[in-house]
Amino acid sequence: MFEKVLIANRGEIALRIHRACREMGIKTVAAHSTADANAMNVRLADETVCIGPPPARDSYLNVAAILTAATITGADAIHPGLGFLAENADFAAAVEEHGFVFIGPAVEHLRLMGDKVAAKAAAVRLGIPIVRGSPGAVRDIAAAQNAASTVGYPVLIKAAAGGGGRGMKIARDRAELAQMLPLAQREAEAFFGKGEVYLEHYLERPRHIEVQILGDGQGGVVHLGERDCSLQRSHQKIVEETPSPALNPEERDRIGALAVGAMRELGYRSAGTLEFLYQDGEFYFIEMNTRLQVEHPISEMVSGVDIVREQLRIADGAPLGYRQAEIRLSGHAIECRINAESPQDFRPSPGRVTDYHVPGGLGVRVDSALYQGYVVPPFYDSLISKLIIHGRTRNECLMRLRRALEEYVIGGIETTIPLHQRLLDTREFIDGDYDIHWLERFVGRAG
Ligand code: MV4
Repeated sequence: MFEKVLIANRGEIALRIHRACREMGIKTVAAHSTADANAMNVRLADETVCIGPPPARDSYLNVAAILTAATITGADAIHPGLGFLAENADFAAAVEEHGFVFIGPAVEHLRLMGDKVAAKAAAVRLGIPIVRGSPGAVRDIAAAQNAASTVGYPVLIKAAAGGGGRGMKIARDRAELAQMLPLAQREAEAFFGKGEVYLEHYLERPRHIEVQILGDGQGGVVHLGERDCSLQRSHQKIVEETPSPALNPEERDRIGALAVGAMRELGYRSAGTLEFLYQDGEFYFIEMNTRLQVEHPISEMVSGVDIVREQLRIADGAPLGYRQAEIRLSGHAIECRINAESPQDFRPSPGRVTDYHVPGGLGVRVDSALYQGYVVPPFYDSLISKLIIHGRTRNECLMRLRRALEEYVIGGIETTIPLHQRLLDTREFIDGDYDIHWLERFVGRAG
């Protein structure tokens, strides 16, 4: 097993990875920006290396600085965490060229899934159902209108190099498509450096359901069930739960088996997530995330599998060593993302945490790098804590979550805790009766 792992990330996820390493007797190197010198993950790390000033492009995205930090500390492997460079194929290739192990998927799979058009073509080959769409990229208005007449309006224009929803445009007819296509192409070029776009039939009210996969790249693949991530606002997930209240056991087994079969055929290695839209009893693959995800803990809570530990074992060349039949998914888990933001208008609220008290008790997990006196810097994502609750049933989970939110004290800054409390009093959330648009309307009403 590795002796030393460099963690090229920050905040709660850097701490999460540190914890897995320490449990396995692996020393950690925290690569951090000047803004994070006092962060908890940096304090706990065996070694620390400052890799640059606060802006991420100069530190957490600075490939040369990260590779230098790994070299001077004698790290064996690099864990990219999530966001930043986690799905960057060029970074993974550079890590390997410099003689370090990249704790993540194969470079070719990062590249494949990074191109959403190629990813959908691969999904078709692997027997995964996709949303009806243009067979490849659409270059001009005539080609787009031609494709759309087969796909059927409304259509959604998406960037091939995109993902996560940025730069998508809905076109409800021919004229709108002609108007939106050049806009979408320009935005794709500006956001992703690649103007290529494709079309999909637009599903009006789906749920977002994703399947957590672990593969060892040696034929071993399992899934850890699905996560329902429909509760989102501006493409930021707010609450995730597993199992999805919308699926029955037969649907769960069907989508899990499909995902496992496809990933086995691909020879996928490490943790990954297949994203689907689910509407009227049908699943439609939209993209794959080739990284650890923020919401991974809920899958850990119901499966008992430590996903980061598995990533480390797999990167070290170990086979999974267990089969799907040995994975028991038990009970229900919900994650509330707590952001340093105003719960009314979502304006960022960085600053000093003057009071801090975490909830505890049976079924309560808090993944956070906060401590009393810590100053939340203004430069990064506003996620400061994840409250993860496990219960034997969904109702037990909701009761426990209500109680844990009541105990949680984060003073000195504004947080989204009150938003979660309001959400827990809402009939639709209590009944699990929501789609991907429901939360936007809820905060619009409540805010
Ligand atoms: C869609 C869709 C409806 N129809 N594709 C947004 C993020 C990106 N991963 C894909 N997204 C969507 N793709 C078709 N064909 C609606 C969305 C979408 C969405 C998806 C998941 C979670 C939240 C969302 C919010 C708005 C739109």
